[in-house]
Amino acid sequence: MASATADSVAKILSDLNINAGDWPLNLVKNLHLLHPDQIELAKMLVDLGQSHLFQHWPEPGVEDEQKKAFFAQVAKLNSNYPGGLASYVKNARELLADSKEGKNPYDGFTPSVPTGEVLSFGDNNFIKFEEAGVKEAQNAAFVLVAGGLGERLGYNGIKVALPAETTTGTCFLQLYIESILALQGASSRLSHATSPKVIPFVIMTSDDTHARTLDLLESNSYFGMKPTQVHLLKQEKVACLEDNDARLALDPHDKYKIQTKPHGHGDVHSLLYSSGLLNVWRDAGLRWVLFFQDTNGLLFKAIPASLGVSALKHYHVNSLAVQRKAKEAIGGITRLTHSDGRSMVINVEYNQLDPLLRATGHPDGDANCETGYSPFPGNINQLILELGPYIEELTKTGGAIKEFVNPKYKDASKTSFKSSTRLECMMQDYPKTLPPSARVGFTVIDTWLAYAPVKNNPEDAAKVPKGNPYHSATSGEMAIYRANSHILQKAGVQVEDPVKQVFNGQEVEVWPRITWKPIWGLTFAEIKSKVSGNCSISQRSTLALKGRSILLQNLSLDGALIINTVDGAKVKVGGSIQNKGWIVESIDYKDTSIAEELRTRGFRMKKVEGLEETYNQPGEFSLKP
Ligand code: UGB
Repeated sequence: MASATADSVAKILSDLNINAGDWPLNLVKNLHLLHPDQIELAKMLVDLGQSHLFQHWPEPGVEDEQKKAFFAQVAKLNSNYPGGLASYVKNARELLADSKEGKNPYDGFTPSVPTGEVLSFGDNNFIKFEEAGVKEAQNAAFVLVAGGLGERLGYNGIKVALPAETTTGTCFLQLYIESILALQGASSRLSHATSPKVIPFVIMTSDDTHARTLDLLESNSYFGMKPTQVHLLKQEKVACLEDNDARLALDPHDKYKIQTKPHGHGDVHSLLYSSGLLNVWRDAGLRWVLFFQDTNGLLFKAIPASLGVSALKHYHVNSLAVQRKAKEAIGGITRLTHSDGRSMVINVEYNQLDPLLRATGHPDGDANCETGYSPFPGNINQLILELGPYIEELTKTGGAIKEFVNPKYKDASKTSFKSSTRLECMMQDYPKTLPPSARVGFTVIDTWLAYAPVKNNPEDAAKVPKGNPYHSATSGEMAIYRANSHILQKAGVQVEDPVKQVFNGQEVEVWPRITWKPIWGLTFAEIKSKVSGNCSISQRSTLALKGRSILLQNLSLDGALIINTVDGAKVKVGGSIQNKGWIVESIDYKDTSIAEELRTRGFRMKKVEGLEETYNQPGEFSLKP
């Protein structure tokens, strides 16, 4: 279509009932460059109070191509959102006004503390659920939501590429894939399946993360998964908003582009629905879909037991939860009862829980109870959905999820934002539309076992109020060592107490740096079966077990020990192993000569001395220095 001429511009304006005098002069001067449909989009933007988008436009003849490209993006944003940009701006204004007022989005609902399954690591109940979970795992599909920017973390790469721990350097994506593969193997062994089922793995990406996620997978041979086992689904972004009037924000790097950000992890439901994968899974006999987030190195320690809870309790929806400190930036699982009798168990996001409580007769709002924790379990956003009812529900809703806005205000006047915001939707809001007959439950797991996300940058983490978790790369890594130490302690190993150290302004417990591949130990019963006699590990030790059949028997470790084995190699490790070990060396996060992955945690491993053994042939071996 040709651009409009000066004469036709006048006609288009009069046809559209536009008084050019009301329009920004810079736009009017350039109108003849635009196609009629672009002029219509311009009218829509002006009508929506978005004239500021044209304020900087130069005279015709300067940057004309960029002006046209601007409208190509506007057209895309307009068609990607149901009801177009007009609906988007309208919804945004309403939600921003409610947020400014601190309005309770759950009007008419009374919150109460729900009941669910509370697990205690290592007891008989826990072991029973773990076994049931491993059995069911072959009927599951896993979905990782990894389209987020990680604004709070401020890391330049994609979050799934960050090392979960730096003893082995295993990144989150590798850890997740190896955990799924280990579950797949354990599940088919348990059911004596002749042809083992392959567990599908979906990763939701966005424009921010897609190419780098694919590259990470391809350059690492999918970390051992078959490429056909992995599906990437890319979510589209929505326009950013710069103020309470929902003025669209220009991209700081390109003034002819509207800044966009991901719409939230809630997009995962509509993407899964439209991908057709859900029906393929159902036809293949799968029963469960497990959703999880990008940087929780402990997550898979909680999965077998929680999946077992879903299976044995017949939950259509099972949310994983941990104890939550009041005002901690994780949602609270809450029972909401409406005056009209409706009732649901749902995550109430952290910025909404406080106003909801205050509005319903709890003057202290989101506060700790006598246990020192919020009475509402903390949502760690790991959901287990039963596939059949999930497909039924999505068939009704098309996967649409209710939106919200969460601006980070500059100050209490709530008039300006620290950075642009946008409308979002969350995957955990899925149960909101379910019928009362739906079986919605939750599983509370010990925090030390299940939850240590990496979300905050070092400066923000150092400012976290005392007693609240840092949720930083520093604490995320240390939590892995703590969890592994606790698990081995419960399995009968004497693990020396941690020391306290400060890295990047955060005081953390430093336990021995114990790590293992998921294939070494997925469940407590399995780990227990690999440890016997009197084993002990000193605080300054490092232990990395990279293989399935490594048995610790009367091992006394004071130093660093790394063992690599191929499948089929069975190694008994015992005796006293002592060396200078690996030292946890402090580094400064401002020292840019050091890799960002290390700086963000404030320490690195100095490998002074250690024993590393590799067994790359099947057979039985013994390591006893
Ligand atoms: N994500 C996407 O895939 N796409 C998006 O558009 C946005 C995010 P954040 P936040 O861990 O305990 C969640 O930013 O704000 C992915 C829950 O809502 O880490 O901390 C992203 O890549 C909250 O209830 O989420 O809040 C990441 O994997 C609580 O459970 C995931 O979504 C909290 O997490 C989460 O993104 C938590």
